[in-house]
Amino acid sequence: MTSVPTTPSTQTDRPTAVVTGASSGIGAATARTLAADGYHVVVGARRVDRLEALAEEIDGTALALDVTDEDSVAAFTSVLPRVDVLVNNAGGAKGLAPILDADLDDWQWMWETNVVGTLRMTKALLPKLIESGNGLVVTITSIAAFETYDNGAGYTTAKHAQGVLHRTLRGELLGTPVRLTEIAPGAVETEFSLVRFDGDEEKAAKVYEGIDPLVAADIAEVIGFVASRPSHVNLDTIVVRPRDQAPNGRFSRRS
Ligand code: 8X3
Repeated sequence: MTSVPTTPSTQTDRPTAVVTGASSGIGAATARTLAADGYHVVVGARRVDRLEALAEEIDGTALALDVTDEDSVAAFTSVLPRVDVLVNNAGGAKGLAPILDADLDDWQWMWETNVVGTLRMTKALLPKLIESGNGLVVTITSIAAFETYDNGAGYTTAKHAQGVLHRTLRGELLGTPVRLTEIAPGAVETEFSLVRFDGDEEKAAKVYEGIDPLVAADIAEVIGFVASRPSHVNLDTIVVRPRDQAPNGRFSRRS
């Protein structure tokens, strides 16, 4: 394992998978799954201390990454000699407020992280993905990329835009050896709600109260399946929800 702040030597015989937002949740679980499937996984996130332990566990490489920072993305992507799989997982929600009370800083954070962050990483790594001869871009959007819900427009608009960015590549990259898969999860119990509610554990816990939410490994397993399909098979869009969740914010909750 090589970890920050040393310059990584990522040369390896294994195919390389890059996972953003890998310090917890879906990102960390995906890194574990892909490593178990034989990938050298380069994990990126702002919280480097958490990344180092993960990289050691999976014999991967930990590198600091802030997808909202152009220099950070350039430093991260420029040291990778080879990239076969990119998992655009970094993202998230901040706040739950009607448009009338929209917090502009929250909106800007969501657009920067989910949309422009995905753009930065994808743009920087596409040449290497094409060069690999069998590249795969997995973008973790959300059911919020297909639906709207009251008080959620900052997040649903950002996720819609991130989805459109990803889907546009399907045509633009036609004829190149790159597959594109969008995975749109519903309620997954991770730090997602804790971030959305600015660390308020009580509010975050309420989101999953009385339901059996998905866990990060449920999504990671789907990504492992996607990546292991033969190269002519492109799984375009996969929506994954808990059994207790229906479209547009409806849940079946045990009281
Ligand atoms: C989050 C989906 O259902 O928790 O991306 O709002 S949900």
